[in-house]
Amino acid sequence: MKLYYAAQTRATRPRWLLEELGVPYTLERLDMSKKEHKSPEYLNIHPHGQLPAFKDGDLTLFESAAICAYLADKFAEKNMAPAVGTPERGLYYQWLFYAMATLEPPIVQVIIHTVMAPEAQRSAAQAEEGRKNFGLVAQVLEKALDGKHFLVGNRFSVADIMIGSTLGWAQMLGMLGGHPVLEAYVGGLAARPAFQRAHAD
Ligand SMILES: N[C@@H](CCC(=O)N[C@@H](CS)C(=O)NCC(=O)O)C(=O)O
Repeated sequence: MKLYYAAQTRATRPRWLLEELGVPYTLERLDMSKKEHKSPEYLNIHPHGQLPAFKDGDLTLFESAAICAYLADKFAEKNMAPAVGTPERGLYYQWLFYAMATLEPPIVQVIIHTVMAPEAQRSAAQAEEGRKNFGLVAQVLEKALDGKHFLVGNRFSVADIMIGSTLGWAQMLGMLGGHPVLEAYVGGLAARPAFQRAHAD
């Protein structure tokens, strides 16, 4: 298995999972500053020239959540996802989709309008709107995590990788102040040895 990777991107999600699984894989590092992710070779692997992408034999996959969900099912004995057809599996799907469709967008909006876009293109109003919308999402997650270490069945799963890694961005932006439950959750995930290995370099 090969993971196309650059540090501080969404590729850390499948890397974190591969470390949790403890299975052999290789990292193919791409230098985004040299636009290696836009090379014709890589565009054959990921049609948008984004990270991560993943290969397992003849299978090529992109989208971080899909790669993680595939790996959890491939190595089902490692218990990184609840069993298919159980209520926990339903909640697991809910949080995977929530991470991508509902949690990411307001945080990305803040990132774009505070650090990523050229200064002339940043909008304080857009950043403020992102912070406000994140506040609503944060309330939902705080309720789901109150008194718990993990989102589903109080057992670590890919749902925690997807939600936890995304909340990590919010933490870096100083958006978790006033959300002690989320701070404790992110702190607990970051203390996991697999998380630390995946973020070491
Ligand atoms: N929804 C995709 C998003 C992938 C994505 O936007 N990756 C960023 C890095 S975190 C990237 O490659 N950006 C470079 C670009 O879009 O050209 C996923 O979760 O895999």
